Amino acid sequence: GYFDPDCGGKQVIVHLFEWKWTSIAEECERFLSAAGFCGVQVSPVHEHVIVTTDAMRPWWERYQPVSYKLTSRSGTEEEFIDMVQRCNAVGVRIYVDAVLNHMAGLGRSGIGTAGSSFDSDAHDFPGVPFTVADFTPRDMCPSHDGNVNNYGDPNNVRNCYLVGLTDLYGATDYVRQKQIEYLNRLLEIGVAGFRVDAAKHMWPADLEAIQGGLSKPAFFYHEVIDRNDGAVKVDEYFHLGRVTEFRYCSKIATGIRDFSQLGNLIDLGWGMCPSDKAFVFVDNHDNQRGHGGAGDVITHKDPFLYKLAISYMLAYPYGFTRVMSSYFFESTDEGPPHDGNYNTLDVTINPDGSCGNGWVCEHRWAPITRMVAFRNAVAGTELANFFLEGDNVAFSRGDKGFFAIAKSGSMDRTFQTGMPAGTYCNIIDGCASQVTVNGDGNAQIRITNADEPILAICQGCDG
Ligand code: AAO
Repeated sequence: GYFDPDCGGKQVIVHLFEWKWTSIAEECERFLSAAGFCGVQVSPVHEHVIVTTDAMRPWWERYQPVSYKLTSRSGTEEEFIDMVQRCNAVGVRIYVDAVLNHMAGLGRSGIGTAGSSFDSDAHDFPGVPFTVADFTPRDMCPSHDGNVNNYGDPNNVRNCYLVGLTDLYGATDYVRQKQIEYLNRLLEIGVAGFRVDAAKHMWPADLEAIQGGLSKPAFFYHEVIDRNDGAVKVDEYFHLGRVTEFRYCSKIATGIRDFSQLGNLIDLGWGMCPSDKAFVFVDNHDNQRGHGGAGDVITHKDPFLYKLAISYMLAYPYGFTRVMSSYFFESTDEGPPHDGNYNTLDVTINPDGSCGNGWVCEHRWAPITRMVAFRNAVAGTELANFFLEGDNVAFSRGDKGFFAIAKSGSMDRTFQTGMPAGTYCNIIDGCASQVTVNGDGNAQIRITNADEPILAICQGCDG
């Protein structure tokens, strides 16, 4: 059903933000499969606007649909199908970022990435086709200018235009039918599920109708930004799949910056999703660049804290996890690395395994990759032996794994690991250090590493 990512019990999705389909196919085969990734969240696959006015080919043009044809900045339909098949063949699934709430923004017109014409002000999208009757009637939106401007009112949030994006009238059978056809086509191709963009701005009943019309099971996670700052709450979507938990981004940032706050990571009393409904991440493509109400998140721009934050997220039993994989950027609008004609560059791989051509590839940073294996190995176990003192934190996961961070760079003390006797590799440093667990489960834990002061041992993890 909506909660099954259908990836053989694996636990981590990577968002290969703005990658081309050809690059993703290669990454599935050369890296993601062996590393144990469940799958890839890909950038939107539908036809989108080409923005050259208020910004030059910004990343966000992909969030302005022109039709549901499958040619986008990431590649052609043929390349998309080839990618899905090649990734599926090595056990890595594809999750599509589905933009269903709206079409392109007011004031935009011309030709989309698949060659379809469109005119937003006329509400004309012949590539679908959608016409004016398929957009939310103006009198259903209570705001003075027609845009979302009051998060305290669900009618405003869901019936008005989000930043001027033409809002589809999801209550109509026709709109639902077109969107069902679009998602079913993706499922036929072999896609395993969907991130639903701006789900907060859609009525849950409309999503029920769309999801209920699908021809195959699909994993769903809904983008609902709930920071106890408005009328729309995450729990309205719990029957429809997992829900993005944005409070987690703040909580993990606060806790990793100041370990004395780590004990408060999950605050269900504050409205945070229960673990089986939460979809969590340290940062996403919006809040890493100040969109979507960023705030205080930790990103790749702070590698030391970022490695600690992702490692902690992957060690700790809460939610279904997604790892961000970015490109370097200076301005918030800047699109992916490109040539002189704004064609996205390939993701090249350096001899040391890092990426070239402007791609950050956080998912290839050693501690992050190796903690994916840890999370897979300890799946389903309980948190135990939690220890937090000063700049040291440690805990075990059932009898399957033990995890520790010494933020100061060094630690030397005895812990109850909960694990069977034996010698285990610290997977973080590739077995350069090892841990001997005694018959009573105790072990001397030594960390000396200024850059990556993390230790993780687990049963069934390769060193
Ligand atoms: C672009 C231009 C616009 C132009 C528009 C139309 O930038 O100037 O008007 O085209 O031509 C992305 C970009 C947008 C871009 C859009 C379309 O981010 O800049 O607009 O593509 O090309 C809200 C939504 C959430 C949304 C987020 C960005 O609820 O769904 O805004 N995220 C998704 C995607 C995103 C995409 C879209 C949706 C649209 O991930 O990439 O936009 O497809 C509050 C609310 C949130 C709200 C934020 C930001 O939260 O609770 O619901 O998110 O504000 O408006 C503090 C703040 C609080 C904030 C909170 C969030 O508490 O006080 O205000 O943090 O953590």
